Amino acid sequence: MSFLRRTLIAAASVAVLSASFAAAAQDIKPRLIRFGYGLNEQSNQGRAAKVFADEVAKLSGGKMKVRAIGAAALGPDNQMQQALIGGAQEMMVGSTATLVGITKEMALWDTPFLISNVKEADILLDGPIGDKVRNKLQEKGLVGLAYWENGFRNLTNSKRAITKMEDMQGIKLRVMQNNVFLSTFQTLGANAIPLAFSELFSALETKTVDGQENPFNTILSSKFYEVQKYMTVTNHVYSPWIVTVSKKYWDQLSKDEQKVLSDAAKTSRDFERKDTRAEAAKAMADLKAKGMEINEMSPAESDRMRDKLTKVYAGIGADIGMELWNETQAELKKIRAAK
Ligand code: TK8
Repeated sequence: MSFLRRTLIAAASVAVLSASFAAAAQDIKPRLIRFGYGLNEQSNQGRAAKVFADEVAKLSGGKMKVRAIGAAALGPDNQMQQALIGGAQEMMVGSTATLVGITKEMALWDTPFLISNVKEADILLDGPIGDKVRNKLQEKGLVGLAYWENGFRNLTNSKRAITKMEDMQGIKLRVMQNNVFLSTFQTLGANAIPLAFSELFSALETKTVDGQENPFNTILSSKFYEVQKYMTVTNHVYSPWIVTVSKKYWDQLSKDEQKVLSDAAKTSRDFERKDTRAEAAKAMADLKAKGMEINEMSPAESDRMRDKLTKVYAGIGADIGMELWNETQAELKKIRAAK
């Protein structure tokens, strides 16, 4: 055998060997999933993100690894959504409201006073209507796995106690970057200002805005009570969060790996809802103890708000399509009749 031939054979077998090592290394290298979210680690969102990460590790036998990254360190909701669509980030959880610019049907969940209790929320979100809206994300490059509870939203501000609609007049109110929220609060008389959640605390602190609206849990975990004196329990909308995956990433996974993520999303959802509800039940007392002055909006006042919002309702119907709107109303009627 010539020297050249021996060298070639040796080189070829090294190449084969290193190729198979590379394959083996890839098999055991955990798939790293960056899972971004906007609230801090101590929030209900942070606790559930940890449950999701642990569950993925367990179900995949350690082969898939989730790194949960909170406090908008990967960017606010809108920025993360674009990173998922482009394939630069794998997963996130955030408000459905911040997805409306991508998937217009998501505006359904922004309908003021649509859902009146958590039982209705669970049935509607986990049922055919929730699935239909969630699946619309796919054509936009996102895969929605499960809805978590953000919760019923309430109003806080640093100016004055708000007990009726007119008290909102002129309040500089931060809203999510979403047209339904913007027109809802403009219609109710506030000076609505869209802003990313990650900028909210400092905007409240510097009085760039006077107020904001979020569920009890977020008002507590984001320490808004430090910069907001007044809270009005309005429950003006039930706000979901949604766990999403980059479709580009999803399509690279095996069926088994996809199942790990869906199953873990559901386990974390069930944990998250229980945890959020337990925290919300004590939140009013906690916020009072932190010095907030709390009022409840009367049912008569809520009715006045609803009447005032007729045009906003019509606008949502037109945006999401009357078919989905009517299906939702029919489904809610069914849920309400069943109890
Ligand atoms: C967190 C937000 C937050 C939402 C908001 O990223 O922006 O007010 O309620 O939960 O999505």
